[in-house]
Amino acid sequence: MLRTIDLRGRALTPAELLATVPRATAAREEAFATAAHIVDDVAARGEAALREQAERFDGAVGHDIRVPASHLDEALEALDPAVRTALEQAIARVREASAAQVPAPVVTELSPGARVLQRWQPVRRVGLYVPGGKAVYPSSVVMNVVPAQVAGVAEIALTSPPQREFGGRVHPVILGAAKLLGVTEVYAMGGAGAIGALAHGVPDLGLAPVDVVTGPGNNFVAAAKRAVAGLVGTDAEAGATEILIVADDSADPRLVAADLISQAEHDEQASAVLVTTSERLAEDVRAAIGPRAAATRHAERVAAALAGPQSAVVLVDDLATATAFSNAYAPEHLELHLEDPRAEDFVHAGAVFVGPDSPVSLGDYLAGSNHVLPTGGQARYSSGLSAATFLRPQQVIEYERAALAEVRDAIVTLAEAEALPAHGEAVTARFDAASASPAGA
Ligand code: HSO
Ligand code: ZN
Repeated sequence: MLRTIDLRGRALTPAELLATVPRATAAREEAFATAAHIVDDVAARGEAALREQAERFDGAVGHDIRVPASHLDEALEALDPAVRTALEQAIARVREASAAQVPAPVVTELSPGARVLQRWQPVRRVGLYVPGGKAVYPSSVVMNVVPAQVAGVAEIALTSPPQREFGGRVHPVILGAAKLLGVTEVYAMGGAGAIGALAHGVPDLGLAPVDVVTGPGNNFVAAAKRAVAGLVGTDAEAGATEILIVADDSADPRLVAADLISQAEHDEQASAVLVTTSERLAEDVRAAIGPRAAATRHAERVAAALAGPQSAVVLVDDLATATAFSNAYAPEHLELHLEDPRAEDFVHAGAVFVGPDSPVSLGDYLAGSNHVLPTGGQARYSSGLSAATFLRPQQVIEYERAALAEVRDAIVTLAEAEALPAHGEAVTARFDAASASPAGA
């Protein structure tokens, strides 16, 4: 089921390495055109458009789009106690790590009285998307909400699709998780329309536009985030999940197989890739994966993901090539099963899991790290959700007169070089006799 690509004896450039395992190609352009149309419709017609879309895509009619407080209370009460305890554990761990990661303000004193401060300002209002299609992920409520809260975001609006089997309500475990986190502004809206509603606001519903939209979702959600970028801030695209495992002879094939299957379970489009220097390991993983994949609950989905062109076992000559492959691929999740794992060499990955006892499923729920991570190679230039997603560095400049005097001539010179003499005059005005203070330079 998992094809083998033998790259041994071939010297390939990063681009050629990347081309050996293409990602599942979702029709991006088409999704964008559809999503943009849906977003525009919500911007123009608000609630009426959302209701039509809910009927068409979610089979929901006559539901409460703004979730009433009583539904949140009921959902929290109905939450399975074991699930509630596990969610509480996850929340505590993600909160602790996220809080510790908040960047500290930095003051640079370039000379006496010449100060530049960089401080981190929270975004005021955010919209968080929690998927509810093929799978329902209360853990994603935790991963979206906690970093926003830690960053100090004042207003959090959360949205998830209405579920036909729950009479058009958001999935009860998602509602329970939201309430557990103290989030009370919740909407039953899904897909591209939900992203449009958050970005543009929906006056009929009392939904004010947000400043940033985050969260994972299907192709249409990802495309809608692209369509509203510029109007609001967005996070990286978190689409079909990806796991890339770099392993050598020291790896346990059973664990490698289990971890590949764990992420293939998400989606037929999921990518599961093993890059190894060990022919023996490759064979053992292939032998272990068949029966394990057949016995798992979502066997069909797993089989489809593993058989797809996006999944493979890649044999390479050495660890340097494996590292180059991983850096070219920029996986969402990278696992290192190596005798001497050098995590610092793997610079392009949404998250890196080091050693046999750090599986991706740990990070999906309880590691304390975030599981909303860039897919599709976006880990080359972006990152997963964290408090920093909801913070903006802002510079505050404060110079005293003597410090300004030190750079006065250079400013005047540059202003004249740019034919903007009023710029220079704004500085020299500080030193005119009329405005000079007794202490002035
Ligand atoms: N692996 C997914 C997140 C997730 N797994 C949620 C289980 N629930 C994308 O990182
Ligand atoms: Zn997962």
